[in-house]
Amino acid sequence: MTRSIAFLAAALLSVTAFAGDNKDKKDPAMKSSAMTFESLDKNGDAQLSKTEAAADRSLADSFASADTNGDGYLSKTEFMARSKS
Ligand SMILES: [Ca+2]
Ligand SMILES: [Ca+2]
Repeated sequence: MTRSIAFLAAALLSVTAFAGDNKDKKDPAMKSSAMTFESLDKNGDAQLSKTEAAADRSLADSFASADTNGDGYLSKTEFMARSKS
């Protein structure tokens, strides 16, 4: 008797875990188009190198034009100015 209740609880738990997992899998589509400056800045120096920008394909494509002062890095200001236009 107790064993079947435990089994039912375990089954319910795995259903909940699966539902949560499913929800997570819907997000990436949104995530890929909205990478934040912070998530792209892997080394945390507040500048995006071309290598770091490469994680966002559209940013990599517009890197040269987004780097308005031409120092080879995108500051947060340069990054923000780009996402507005
Ligand atoms: Ca960086
Ligand atoms: Ca720059």
